[in-house]
Amino acid sequence: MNTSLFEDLADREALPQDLGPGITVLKGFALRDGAALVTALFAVAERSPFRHMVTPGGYRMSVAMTNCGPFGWVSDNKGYRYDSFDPDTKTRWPAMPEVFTRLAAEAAKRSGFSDFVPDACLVNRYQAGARLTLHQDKNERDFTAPIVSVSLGLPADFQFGGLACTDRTTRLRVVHGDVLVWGGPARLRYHGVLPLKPALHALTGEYRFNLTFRKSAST
Ligand code: MD6
Ligand code: FE
Repeated sequence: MNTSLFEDLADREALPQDLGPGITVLKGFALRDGAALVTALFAVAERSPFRHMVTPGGYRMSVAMTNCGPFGWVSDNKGYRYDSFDPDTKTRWPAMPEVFTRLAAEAAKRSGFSDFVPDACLVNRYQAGARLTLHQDKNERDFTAPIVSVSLGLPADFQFGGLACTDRTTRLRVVHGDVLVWGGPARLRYHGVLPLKPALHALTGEYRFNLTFRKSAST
């Protein structure tokens, strides 16, 4: 019996919130694959290590990032973009693990997006205090494809805004194994992650990881 499974279930909120059209919350959808996903992401980070990227405005991001798949999201003083090469290792990003691709496609299908084939997976690592300020995901060429977001390890509070940065926000607690599918009318909604609270998770220790699967290119 897996004790971390019960800890994760105990942490869950009883009622799913309606976050508006285009956002599907799949509570616990990745729990069964949780350990395999964590193992695979550690293998990705062996080849392309986590790093704190710098925003175009010159700020060091508190979230550490890496990528896998044909394209990776990068930020530096020149801007945000997708690149097939890791600027740190000067090699291509590691291949997307099979367990990643399969889970992303299954979650998208369950949410009404059949045939989702991601070409980029951004891997975020949060430690205590790390946060992601409100932003839109708009560096992709194809907004008809959804984004599939998988939470692993420590819980976090996700913030959803509207289509304008001044719209009011609502909060959603995301825990190990939760998957959000985000598309259609919600695709360009502002969102962020509140500062991570210090704790320990059985599989990931002091960290929360998030996988976001995207289709970055138009073909
Ligand atoms: C995170 N996620 O959960 C950051 N973006 O660590 C995102 O920024 C995100 O989860 C678009 C769609 C889903 C996401
Ligand atoms: Fe985002």
